[in-house]
Amino acid sequence: EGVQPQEYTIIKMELVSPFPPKLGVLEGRRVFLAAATLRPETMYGQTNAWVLPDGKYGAYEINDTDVFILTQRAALNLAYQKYSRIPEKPTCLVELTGYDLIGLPLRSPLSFNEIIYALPMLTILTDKGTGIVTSVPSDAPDDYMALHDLKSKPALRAKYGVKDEWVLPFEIIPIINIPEFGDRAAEKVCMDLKIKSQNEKEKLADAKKLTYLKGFTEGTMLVGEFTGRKVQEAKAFIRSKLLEMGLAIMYSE
Ligand code: A2H
Repeated sequence: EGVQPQEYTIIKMELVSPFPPKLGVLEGRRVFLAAATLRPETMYGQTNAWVLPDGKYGAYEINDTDVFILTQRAALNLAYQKYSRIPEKPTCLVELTGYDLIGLPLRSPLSFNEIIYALPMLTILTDKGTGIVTSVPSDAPDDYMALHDLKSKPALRAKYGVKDEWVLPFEIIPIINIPEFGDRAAEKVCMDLKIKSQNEKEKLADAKKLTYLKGFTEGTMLVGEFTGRKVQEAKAFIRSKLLEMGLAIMYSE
């Protein structure tokens, strides 16, 4: 993209076994959806993962025990970065599409929901990050609208084979207060801008700008170890902690 590299945190969202037949060869290994985020301090509020149904993904061998599911492009980028004990040409163990991932149960770091599911999002870009996104509908307008779409449209769930129980029980979790926007900033801003669906890209870009900037500069943590502290301070601490504990890795592009 721009001249400056984007510094992501890859959150390791672990697949809960038993794996479906397509992923059967991975049984016995630790398999993760590798979600790229700029907001590691929001991981308490995860409700699901997002995948692009028609997107191409692969399960790549990262080291002796770990397998990451992500785009080939991201697997290659990662292979040249510091973390990698990946050989220079990462081995793809299974080729996958987003359809293969929808409905997979996951355990994700810091999440208050113990088990969350992979769900379809139609606006994911495969040339950014890993092509996998973790969903925090309290603070990310894209996530809020995509979850809202799935919750309010049974036909959309049916189209992608999404079961009610992967979506309907998951409520927005307040994790950050922004003075102007309250405890569910993404919902408030999407309502203020009268955004109707995840496809209203221009309005969503405005919503993102509003919440992203204010969230970072004026947000206060409502949960976790850094409750009461500014997002600005908490972010780096939470990121380092996730990295140290082996629950996340750095990724830049
Ligand atoms: B963020 P930037 Cl709480 N396609 O994470 C579409 N979106 C993607 C993506 C892809 N391939 N890869 C990452 N993203 C999302 C959390 C979050 C994010 C919050 C609030 C705002 C926010 C939870 N989702 O991003 O274009 C990821 O969502 C607003 C910008 O590289 C990632 O961070 O700047 C962010 O977009 C990266 O966007």
